[in-house]
Amino acid sequence: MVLASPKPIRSERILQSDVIPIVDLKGERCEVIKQIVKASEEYGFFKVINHGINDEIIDKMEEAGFSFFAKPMSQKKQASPAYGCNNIGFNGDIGEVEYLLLNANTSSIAQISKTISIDDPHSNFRYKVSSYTEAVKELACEILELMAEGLGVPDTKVFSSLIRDIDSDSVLRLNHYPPTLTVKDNNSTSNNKVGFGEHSDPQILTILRSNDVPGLQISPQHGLWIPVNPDPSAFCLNVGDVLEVMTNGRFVSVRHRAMTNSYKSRMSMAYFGAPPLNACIVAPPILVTPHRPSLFRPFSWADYKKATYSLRLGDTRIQLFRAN
Ligand code: GA4
Repeated sequence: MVLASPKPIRSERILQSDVIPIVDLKGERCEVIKQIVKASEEYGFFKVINHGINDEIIDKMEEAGFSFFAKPMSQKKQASPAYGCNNIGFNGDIGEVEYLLLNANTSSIAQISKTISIDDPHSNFRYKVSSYTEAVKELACEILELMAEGLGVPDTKVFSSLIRDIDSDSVLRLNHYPPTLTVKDNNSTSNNKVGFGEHSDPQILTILRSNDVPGLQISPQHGLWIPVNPDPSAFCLNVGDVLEVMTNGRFVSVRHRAMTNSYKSRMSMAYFGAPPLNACIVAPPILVTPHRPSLFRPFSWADYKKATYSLRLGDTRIQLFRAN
């Protein structure tokens, strides 16, 4: 059977080819830095290959995720509020998605792992999640340090130190998009539901990896959508709101969404690198000049998080923190 391709929602343009920059981390260092900065300025999004994260760590995390989502609903619900289905946030947003949203610190992972592996104490859920989280955190730090260097910031750890901080508020999210193919009365098929609606990520940097099923799209400008080809051997990196603020608007926090469009389940695993709640979010002095005065007023991550959770998924909260 030939599947109808997703119909664009009115006034949307969907690019057919994948123009997303791919950075080979084994490439020449100066070139890698240039490519990362360019992609973060133009799209706020790029893929990395040859990232050095062990396949086994990734495969084990993926296996742990799929086996969790395969459990009966009654068992999954025992992990609430870390487990959620269809409801996103607290203000009425919904999507064709079920998820696990875990605080990325070691003690929270240990705590939730007890509930999740109650029926299967040998599943090693805790170990799989901690190893994966540690590995992607290191990758995020490496990339943030390259970004700082590329921007000419003297303290190249200015961004990465926030997510390395023991009190960092980073989270790990597993999103599972079950197939939503529906056959209509006239026998045509429709499969383009919104799994996770348009939004930007509030944190510093997101590292996302999915299985080999398409669904992720980014929107570099209003109404234009670029589908991101899935590549399980790559990681997708996206600039979050805090990094846009900390680069004084040089890097853009990209809007993106996930569609369900397949017979197959899609599962994405996203690490959101965040600062500690009390961290002051402000651009380093070198990025604020008379030609480029500060675009945002200083605020704490706690303030930003509060604003984020008081708004809807698709709202642009960064505007609330503009200078003047
Ligand atoms: C989007 C990015 C992360 O998944 C997330 C999401 C959070 C949630 O699902 O609890 C939010 C959403 C995200 C932004 C707006 C608010 C908060 C749902 C929502 C409606 C964990 C995050 O940090 O912000």
